[in-house]
Amino acid sequence: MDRHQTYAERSAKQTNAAAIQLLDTIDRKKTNLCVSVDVTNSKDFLAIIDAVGPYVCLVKTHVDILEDFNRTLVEHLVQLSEKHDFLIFEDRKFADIGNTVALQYFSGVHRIASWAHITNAHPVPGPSVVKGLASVGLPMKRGLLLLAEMSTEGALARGEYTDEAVRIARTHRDFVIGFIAQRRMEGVGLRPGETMHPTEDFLVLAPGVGLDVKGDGMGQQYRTPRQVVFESGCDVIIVGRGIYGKPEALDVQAVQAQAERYRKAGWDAYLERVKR
Ligand code: S5P
Repeated sequence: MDRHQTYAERSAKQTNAAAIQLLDTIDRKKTNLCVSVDVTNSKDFLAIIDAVGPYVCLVKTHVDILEDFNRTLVEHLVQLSEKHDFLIFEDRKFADIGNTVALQYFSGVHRIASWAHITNAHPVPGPSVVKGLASVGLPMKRGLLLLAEMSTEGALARGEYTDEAVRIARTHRDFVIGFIAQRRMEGVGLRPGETMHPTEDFLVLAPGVGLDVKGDGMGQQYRTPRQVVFESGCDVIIVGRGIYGKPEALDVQAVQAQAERYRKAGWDAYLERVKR
């Protein structure tokens, strides 16, 4: 995959339904912005999502932090995804044996597989985590991201660990659509003499994106959309607090202004990257 290929050109070559839907949404809405909504009550959660909906290709959730989670909330979330034309990514970070993650993905209070187009997993258990999740997600046309790197200071996901994450993804290309990482993963983990499969094209979704601050005092590190998309070749910027600020002082118009600011910065960086 050369860095000049457009989202539309790349969509035409994908086979996973969630990857195709995501790339087509990005292309149609002209946004590579994913908003991460880490708030603890459903009123703010839905208000932020309704406000940012027109500006995003994807909404990232942590439904386990919602104090009043219930099935009606999921119905509202799905309605908003249809109203504003975005996909849903539950940032569950599965990290257990195959049998356990399959149960966590399909069952329990949250029933993630029934509503999230995309979820993610730490590759720490090895390929079995992907096998377990694929047993549930593939028949439902879902997609998985592996955490190959993290945005935090001192993260252990680097070097050989990152190489292994990419190797695991290569053996499950039907279900693993890409990575949570800080840069393109092309060529990463190839052993001497190995070449990349001609159809390989993993999406890279990058968290740790902020225009105004460099960190949050708890290990998070921020880079700008241009650094992430143009310099490091990532495909989607994930932005949380940079857009919704402090939820206790929720101002819908300010949230929308920030969403548009990040959307434009991410899209301009993409246009700069694909220019031939
Ligand atoms: O390496 C990572 C991986 C993830 S998924 N670093 C991250 O920050 N995340 C998530 O992205 C994190 O769980 C949070 O939901 C979001 C970043 O939020 P922000 O408010 O710092 O932009």
